[in-house]
Amino acid sequence: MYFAVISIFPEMFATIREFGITGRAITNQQVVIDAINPRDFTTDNYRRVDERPFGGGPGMVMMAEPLVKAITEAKQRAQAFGCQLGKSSCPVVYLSPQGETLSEAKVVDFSTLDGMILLCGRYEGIDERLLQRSVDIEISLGDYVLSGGELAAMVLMDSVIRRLPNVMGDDKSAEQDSFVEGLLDCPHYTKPIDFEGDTVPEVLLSGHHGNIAKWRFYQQVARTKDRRPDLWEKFSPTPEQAAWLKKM
Ligand code: 21W
Repeated sequence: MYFAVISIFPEMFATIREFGITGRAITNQQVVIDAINPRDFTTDNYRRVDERPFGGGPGMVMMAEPLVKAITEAKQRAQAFGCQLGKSSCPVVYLSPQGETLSEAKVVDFSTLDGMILLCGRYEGIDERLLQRSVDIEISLGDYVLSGGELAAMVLMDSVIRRLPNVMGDDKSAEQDSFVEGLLDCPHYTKPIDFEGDTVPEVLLSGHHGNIAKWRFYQQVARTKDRRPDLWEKFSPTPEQAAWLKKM
């Protein structure tokens, strides 16, 4: 999958490029992350990408022209990589507090794309005319304030990359995660059995796989009811889970 990130801080993307599952996906050539700096598309001596807002007020606004040129460059690179252009194969996504909240359902949809062009804003935002003509999707992480779109772009790429085929070592673990199945995860334990007097639940040492599965499911249900009643309300159990729930 191809990602272009348009950002005035291209060096920030070293973290996702170099470490962990996302780093390995790049080494294995399953993913490309291309950073494009809008400053490279300015024509003045100062490489300015921001200007004062018409109408006044605090803060600066990113100008349309360098960003249009950066998006054109991103589309050319996406095509050279083999992406079909257009919003159904390689959409331009603007990370912004005004966007729709990212969800695992959206992540799964995004993971089927050829590529994504991620536009990262800084300052107060971007000239509305650029957004109107060039942006296909606007995505937010949630209702808290970041200093710019770069960390949000990295969160989005991380969540999408780990759902690509063959990227996760154990294929099952991506699907078993919280939200995907509609419940929070159960608690986990590893060596030693006795940690400073605090012991591992007996059932996990029993070797009885049926009882272990039931215990884990019960833990998931109890935690979801307690911590995330919103998820519990929406949960639809499999027939086997429905049978267990009746006995609880
Ligand atoms: C934050 C720019 C706030 C401008 C209301 C009226 C990308 C982000 C961002 C940023 C303001 C995301 C104001 C969750 C985020 C991002 C930078 C506006 C003044 N507020 N998801 N006027 N949160 N944020 N501040 O901040 O670029 S995705």
